[in-house]
Amino acid sequence: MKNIMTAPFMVEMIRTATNMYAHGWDERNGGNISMLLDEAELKEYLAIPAIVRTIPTGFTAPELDGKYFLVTGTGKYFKNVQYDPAKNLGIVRLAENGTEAEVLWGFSDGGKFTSEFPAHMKSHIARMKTDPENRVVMHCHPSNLLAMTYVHELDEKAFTRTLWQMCTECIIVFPDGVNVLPWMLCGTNEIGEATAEKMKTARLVVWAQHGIYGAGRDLDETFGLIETAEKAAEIYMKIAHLPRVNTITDEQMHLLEERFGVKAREGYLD
Ligand code: 2HA
Ligand code: ZN
Repeated sequence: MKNIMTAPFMVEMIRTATNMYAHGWDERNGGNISMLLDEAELKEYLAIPAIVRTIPTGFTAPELDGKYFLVTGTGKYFKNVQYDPAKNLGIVRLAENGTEAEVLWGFSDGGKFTSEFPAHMKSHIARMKTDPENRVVMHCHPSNLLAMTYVHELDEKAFTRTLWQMCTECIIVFPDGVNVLPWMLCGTNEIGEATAEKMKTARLVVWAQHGIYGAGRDLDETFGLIETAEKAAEIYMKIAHLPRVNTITDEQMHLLEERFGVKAREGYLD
């Protein structure tokens, strides 16, 4: 059995959480990450199934039965992940139609998965249907995206178009745009279901006055997605109060579509 601390999924998870903290996206216990693991790969590092304990999930998700996830712990600080991964992270397998999470590794102080587990798991289900290779769901609190939800209308098309206009690369990185949820109570099945519904049509979902969700095939891609949207929001917050003299036009956006082989969300460009 290989040392799990050397597993690429573990190394990447620790680096990503550390980097997210360094970006200021995950103050205190803010933010959470879940990553679907491959059973064959996991078996190189863990005796499966060696169940440490079982925790009820509080939802049903038959689609995820038997699936393994590396996930951040509830109440845990991203800042501390690198110093004690086994306490701040855990590996679970969903069982009994997704109603139970079997802890296989981690959460070593008796802890459990993130309070946003429903939003994560339901988002995985939604994204897998659109992209069978989706493995990562990431939530965090980037300052400029959050700030933008206080001063910009929350209409998804308008919000997306503003972000696209802030940096040339945005439409290439997230042509499917950004979906937006109004303020809702976090940590609930309701916000989980609403997030998953929004994940059907975009890999980014903003939670107004709270933060953002991103989904992707790996940690790098998902981090980059949020990083790009946050950069655009930063530009917006720098210029929103100034007269707009120039912009990226829809005509130029179409040139980007052609040059980079992407298709903007239907109906979002003139
Ligand atoms: O506490 O970010 O949304 C973790 C969160 C909840
Ligand atoms: Zn949050």
